[in-house]
Amino acid sequence: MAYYLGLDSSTQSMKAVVIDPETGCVAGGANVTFGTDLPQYRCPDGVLAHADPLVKHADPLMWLAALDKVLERLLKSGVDMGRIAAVGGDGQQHGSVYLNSRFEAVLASLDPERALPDQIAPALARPSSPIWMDSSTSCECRELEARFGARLQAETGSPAIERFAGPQIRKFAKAEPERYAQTARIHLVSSFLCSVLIGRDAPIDSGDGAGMNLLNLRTLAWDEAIASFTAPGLMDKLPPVGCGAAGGLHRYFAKYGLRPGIPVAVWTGDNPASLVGTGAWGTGVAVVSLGTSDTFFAALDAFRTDPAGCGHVFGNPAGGFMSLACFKNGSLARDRVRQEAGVDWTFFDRTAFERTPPGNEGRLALPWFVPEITPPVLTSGVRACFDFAQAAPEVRVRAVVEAQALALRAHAEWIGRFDTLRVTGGASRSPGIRQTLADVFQARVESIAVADSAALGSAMLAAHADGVSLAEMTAHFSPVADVCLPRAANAAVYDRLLPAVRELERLPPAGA
Ligand code: XUL
Repeated sequence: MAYYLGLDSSTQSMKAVVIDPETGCVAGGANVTFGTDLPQYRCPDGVLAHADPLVKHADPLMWLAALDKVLERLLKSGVDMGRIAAVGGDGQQHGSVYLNSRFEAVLASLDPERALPDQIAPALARPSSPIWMDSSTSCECRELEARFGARLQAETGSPAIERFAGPQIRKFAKAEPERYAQTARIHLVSSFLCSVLIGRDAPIDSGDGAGMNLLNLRTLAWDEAIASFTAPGLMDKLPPVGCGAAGGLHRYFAKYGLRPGIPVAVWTGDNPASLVGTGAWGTGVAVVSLGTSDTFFAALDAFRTDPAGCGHVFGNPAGGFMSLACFKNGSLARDRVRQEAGVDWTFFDRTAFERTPPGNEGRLALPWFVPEITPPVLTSGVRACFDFAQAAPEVRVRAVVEAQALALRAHAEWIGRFDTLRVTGGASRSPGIRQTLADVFQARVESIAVADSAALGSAMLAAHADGVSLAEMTAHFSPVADVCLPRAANAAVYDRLLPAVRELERLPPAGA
């Protein structure tokens, strides 16, 4: 029977997952890590080096090389590629790719004898792509705010945000008008890769499109006034908005054993895909995804926006909307705290919590090694209410894990109260982090037995586009593997610390 393939193009890697809905089993998978597998693109953590710490770009050709490689690895792993009946996918959100007028012709004539990067390079109007880690567009954000005020958030789901594609496009059009004029099409990472798979321009979905400050979520169409102000002629450079099947797979991919013409679902963002993969696409369960960035997201019962302006509203690929708050200093920051404290992961995940009491005697620290997104703070540096650098390793670890969990709770309040949190991402394996989340939120914390929830969600969306029910797949593929219960005795400790973390967010960096 039919298999379905999900591809996830995230910040640091490209993953592939193949599912078999009939047996409820994952039939195979493959992974390409940009830093180690594709060092020639000089993006060790998925990002090109740049003198300005606010600028974060990646090489879009690297994503194409990764697509070739991940499919080649999947084929070599022995998965029966001929059984794959549809392909879905997702990309890191907000990243934008700039193509010239040759793009469509190049796509239509892809030659299986040649690799994707060589063939598509002549169609790039801009050699690099700004990604979600970029925070260099404050000036453009202020200009958008001055022009549209509260309407921006009320209609697009977010106020003007540095990493969102709209402000990024505005900056590019202002700084490089000639290259902008040569740009015929602007894609997101998701719609760019989907276009390559179908051999023509693919639509942008409302899950990822909402991360641009350009999509009117009330009409689910590009907002003409905002687009025209963002950059001249932008409406003509945006692909259509769409969902469901984008088109049939291009024959180029037959070299990987895939059947040409099988449906390719419109790609979405990694967080909307993860909402599906974690089985949280219906209301009631919130997801905490602990990856390069930490994100908190949940399906929304109705369209509403964050009064504090930090959180976002995106389309939910299963229908309706989802909320999301993104914390940039996630796993990379935890790893740096661990390294600077000179401890291993067992210490970070367990020992530190055995040696310190819940609440850490009021010692909290936010590890903002890079500019933070939630709340938006451009000056990096650890925020601590005690001498962080001199404290014992276990105190530093608990201070960071508790402050991060409290910040999640503080910024998720507008979304609702949740009795159940579902944790995913690498750091969700940490017992210390899971118990802290359970205690801080006084919620049941469930881990699901899936490592790559975005890739899985994309595979489920591929199957859904082919008529398989999402509810049925959720029962099969997103089972709860482990539960961590809240300890009621700690509720008051964290209720007391919630105002303290809000205070901490307003402090200057330590040593400043
Ligand atoms: C969400 C965000 C990040 C990226 C990471 O708004 O910026 O979670 O999607 O891939």
